[in-house]
Amino acid sequence: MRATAKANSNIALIKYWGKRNEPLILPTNNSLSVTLDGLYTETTVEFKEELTEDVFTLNDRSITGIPYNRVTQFLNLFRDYSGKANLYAQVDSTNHVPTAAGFASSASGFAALAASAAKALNLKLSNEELSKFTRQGSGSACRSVYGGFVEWEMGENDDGSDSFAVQVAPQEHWDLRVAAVVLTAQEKDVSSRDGMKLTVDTSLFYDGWLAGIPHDLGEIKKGIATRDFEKVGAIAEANCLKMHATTLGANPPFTYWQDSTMAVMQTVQQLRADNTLAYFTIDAGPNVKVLYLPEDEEKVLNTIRQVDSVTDIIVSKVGEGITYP
Ligand code: 2P0
Repeated sequence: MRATAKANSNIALIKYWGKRNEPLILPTNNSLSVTLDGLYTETTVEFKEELTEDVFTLNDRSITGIPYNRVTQFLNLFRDYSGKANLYAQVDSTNHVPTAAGFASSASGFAALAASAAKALNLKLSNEELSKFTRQGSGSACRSVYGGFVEWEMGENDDGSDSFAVQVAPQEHWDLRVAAVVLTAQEKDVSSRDGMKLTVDTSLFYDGWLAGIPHDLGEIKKGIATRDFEKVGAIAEANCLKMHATTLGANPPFTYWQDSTMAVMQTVQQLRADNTLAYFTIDAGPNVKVLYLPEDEEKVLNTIRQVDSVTDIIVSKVGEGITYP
């Protein structure tokens, strides 16, 4: 009853930004991501008869409080499913993120936890079933089950039975690069969970965000199929800007951007003005991810390094789905 799994992180090109059902983590729109090989989590789960509660370590430190509760509640899904109500687990996770600076690890974390727990219990889940479990730990994590380009289909059912991720194209399809640009190690003021809820509940611009999704999704899927980098980059950057615009229409209004965020955004736009194709996207925090093609790596990285507030750059290729090392 012991298993180890490795899951990569992912970056959304079409963002997940809002829930229609909070406990089940059912989204208000489809989202689409690229799996990243540079940011990942490895987790070992061992269910042991002698334990009277779950034990969770992250990077060799014992974890308590809210993160611990999220892990035990998530393991309850597997205990319920397998009919083993009183079987507790030792969970040891390692986040392989080269710096501790503000990169959310919930996507790789819950994907690795789901896969290792399912294997430890010998559940033999399909990827679709594994994605549904993973979704209930953290929404974006359901996309990390697969490598390459991945769409989370929001589904329509109230019970979440049709809300899971599917692979749009495998990692071999296209050699893109994503640079995660580290700007600050500060904790963010508004978590993604709280930020998306406040936006759904109060933002004047939320309906506009939803109205743009079918167009962005349709176009980006065409761009991925034909490896049209200008199209994919332009849609991803515009989709990110629309997501962040919704936060300014919330009550109270807020933004994840800092001065340094905008400095990198402007540098990326300047690269394009100088005929180097690069595009940015930003999640629920100040750091920026930059998409580019392999042949432009030196130019893109050298240019971004010159921005004052950049402390680190983590380069990823398109990554694989869950593996069992
Ligand atoms: C995404 N984000 O699609 C979007 C874009 C942030 C901005 O998914 O509440 O940690 O656990 O489902 O997945 C971050 O939110 O939220 C996120 P929960 P999650 O990647």
